Amino acid sequence: MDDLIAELAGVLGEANVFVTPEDQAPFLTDWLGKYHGAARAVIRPGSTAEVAAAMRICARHAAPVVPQGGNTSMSGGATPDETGKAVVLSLARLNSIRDIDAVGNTITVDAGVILAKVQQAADAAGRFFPLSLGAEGSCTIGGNLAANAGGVAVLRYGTMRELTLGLEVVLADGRVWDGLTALRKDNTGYALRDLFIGSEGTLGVITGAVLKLFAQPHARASAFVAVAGAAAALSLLGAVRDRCGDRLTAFEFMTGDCLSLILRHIGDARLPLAAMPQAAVLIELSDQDDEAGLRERLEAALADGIEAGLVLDAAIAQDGAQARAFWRIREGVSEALVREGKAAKHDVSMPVSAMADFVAAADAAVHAVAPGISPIVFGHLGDGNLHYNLLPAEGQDPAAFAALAPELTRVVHDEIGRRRGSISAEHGIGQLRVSEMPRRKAPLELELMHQLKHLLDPAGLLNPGKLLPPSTKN
Ligand code: FAD
Ligand code: 2HG
Ligand code: ZN
Repeated sequence: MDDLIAELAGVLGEANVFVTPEDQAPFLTDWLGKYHGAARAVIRPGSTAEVAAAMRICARHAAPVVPQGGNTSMSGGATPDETGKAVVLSLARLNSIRDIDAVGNTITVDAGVILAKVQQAADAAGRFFPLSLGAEGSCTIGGNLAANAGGVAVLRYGTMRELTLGLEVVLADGRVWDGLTALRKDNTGYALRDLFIGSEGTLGVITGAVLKLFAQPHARASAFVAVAGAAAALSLLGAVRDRCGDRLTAFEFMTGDCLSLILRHIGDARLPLAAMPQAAVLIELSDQDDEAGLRERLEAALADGIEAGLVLDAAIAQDGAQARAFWRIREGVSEALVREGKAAKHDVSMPVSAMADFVAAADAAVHAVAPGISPIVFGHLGDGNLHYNLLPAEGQDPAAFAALAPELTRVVHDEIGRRRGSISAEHGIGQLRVSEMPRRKAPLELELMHQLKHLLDPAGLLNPGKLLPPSTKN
């Protein structure tokens, strides 16, 4: 046993320091199966104090540390590189709900708590935690924070950043920053909390958080609606907003090609429309009560849409089971993509008004690079966020497609740049997009990011190779 491993085992117990390939395997490959790394050890501390002790030991041995939650990153953010030098620090054993304050509308949790468990705990206390995404049964609050996750309810409730009040963070040298406040107003200086949110494990290890809770939405109304394309979907978004205001909770877009892919791979997914449309949107409204009133609003909005020629067909869920069946389609996309093959993935955002134009321009640009290629386009239209995935042309050799991927990504991101958009709306930079950063971020912005990194992690041990490209300054 080398010194580092022995010291870690001394603090965490041998059972929580994995060194064999079998024990380490689940931590070394990402959910998409795109990245395969190696580690000197995988450690599973059981408390904030143990995370701090482990960080002090790793710092003394100059061992890189890769924080990991549920390992559902879509950008290879939680997978170590292939050198085998890194220690993967899993937060899985920090899994307690510390406190629920139903009056203050807050919940305080360990970073390793699974998102679904937080939703359930809020529910049991008669409150609501709104972050919702396909991986909610396995992703963790720490991962949601480090990635600033979005999901399907951002339209109404905001991203993870907007759902967070306080954080507890272990720094690279093992010091613990206790920022676990539940304050909604605090003007005493720089927003340190917001530095760590979205930092993808490169600035500190998040060990706890205070999150906002909301009133439970007892009433819901959902519709699955056929539209001609992104332009019609955007006009419909306006019409639904006019009728329903803040009750609009989700407005999810899928092209017909995307729907066909889902139906091909997800056995229990059923299209609730008479025929395969060019595109569809899944609309969800929610309110505290008055389900009948909510439904009337949705019907009125869809009637406006039919009159304006925007709605070509629509199914309104008659009960919770039908609504869940609509969501089964939408939430099957990522799984269907993985089963189909290795997609070139893009997670872009832009002004909402630019989205239809972007889809047309990006489709033309990628077809110019690779005729016959198949764009699978879906996403959170109301947030200005599209998942622009590309699959090879029929019969195309996967290696030939993989060789084209950088060029395809360049042209997609060029279209985003023209619209002052972002190359990652919610999945983060990780290792997937890190090489794009120098081209897509202003030099001053990158320089400031490097200075912050140097302040908090001078030896560069936290999640190296992710998010930040190497500095061009020495
Ligand atoms: P991990 O994958 O373990 O880690 C993610 C990043 O955070 C890594 O950089 C890691 O180093 C860092 N990290 C993890 N824990 C900590 C910590 N405690 N302290 C510091 N750094 C940490 N994302 C969305 O935003 N919206 C979606 O709709 C969405 N849908 C998804 C659907 C599926 C089927 C899947 C597989 C993923 C989806 N994701 C989505 C991507 C992913 O961002 C989220 O699943 C989630 O936020 C990641 O949480 P995790 O615990 O799995 O983090
Ligand atoms: C979603 O919105 C997720 O379903 C995953 O963000 C997107 O697989 C993807 O590209
Ligand atoms: Zn998404």
